[in-house]
Amino acid sequence: MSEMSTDKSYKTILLERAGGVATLTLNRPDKLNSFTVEMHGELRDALKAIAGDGATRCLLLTGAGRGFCAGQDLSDRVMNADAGGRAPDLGDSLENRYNPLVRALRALEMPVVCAVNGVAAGAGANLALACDIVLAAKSASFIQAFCKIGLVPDSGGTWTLPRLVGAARATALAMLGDKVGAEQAAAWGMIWRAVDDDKLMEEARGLAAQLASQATRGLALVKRALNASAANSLDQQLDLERDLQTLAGRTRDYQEGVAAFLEKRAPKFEGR
Ligand code: T3D
Repeated sequence: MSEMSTDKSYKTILLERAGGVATLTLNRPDKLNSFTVEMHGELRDALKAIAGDGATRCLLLTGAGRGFCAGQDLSDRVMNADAGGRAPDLGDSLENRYNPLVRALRALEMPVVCAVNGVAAGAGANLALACDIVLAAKSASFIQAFCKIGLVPDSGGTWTLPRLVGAARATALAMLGDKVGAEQAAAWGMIWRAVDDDKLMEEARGLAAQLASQATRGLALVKRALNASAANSLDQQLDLERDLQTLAGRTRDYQEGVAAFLEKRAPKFEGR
């Protein structure tokens, strides 16, 4: 068994690293893990640490308590408006906090698994959908809550949702803010799988461990190709696949994969 290390310096998140998997838990359960400036800062630091530690090969994101994440902490918004007598600058909040978070997850050169343990609302829902593979407890739900307070889906929701569920469902969800249960989300292709509540973390950890034992550089290149595909023509994508395959073909893990196949044994990937 590999040793587990827990970074104890965070107040709003938990970060544990073991066996090539970093588990990041949003940890403000009494507020359904809604976002504050402090939580954004801690997430930013944690993602930087994970990207640079040289040992982590998969990130697992989840939430503490009965919710995954209820989006922006709205009590912050009331306080800010009162303090300055003016509406908070939400564009500034997106530019400096939510957008960098989504970009950091999409750019992280390893798979990101999300285990949605409960309600995911507003930016919390779109944070989950920005991850590479999303599992959800059957009791969990996704809510594009923005329209209920007069806002626009953010954190990539207007980009991600239509691509995952199609324009008709994305429009209705964004305009009505209806709750989508995990099984419905899986049936629509919004997420990978809905699993029994008591099996969620076991399944998510198993999946993360499997991904962490795979060819990490190759998976990072898969992610890059899929990220780019939405904006590319087929011609551009074929060129990109050529370029990324050139890089993948130079990895040690590719050599190991071919050798293992020819020697009829399981590969031992090192993530290089
Ligand atoms: O502002 C910017 O920077 C722009 C970016 C915005 C991004 C966004 O995410 S905007 C959308 C913000 N989120 C929402 O509008 C969702 C608000 N929450 C809800 O609608 C409901 O709480 C849920 C549907 C998520 C869950 O409902 P339920 O009935 O299971 O739980 P609850 O009783 O409503 O919430 C439990 C506690 O969490 C409660 O606190 P209390 O009364 O026990 O002390 C509730 O106030 C708190 N809570 C839930 N969501 C938030 C929150 N507190 C602050 N902010 C929240 N977003």
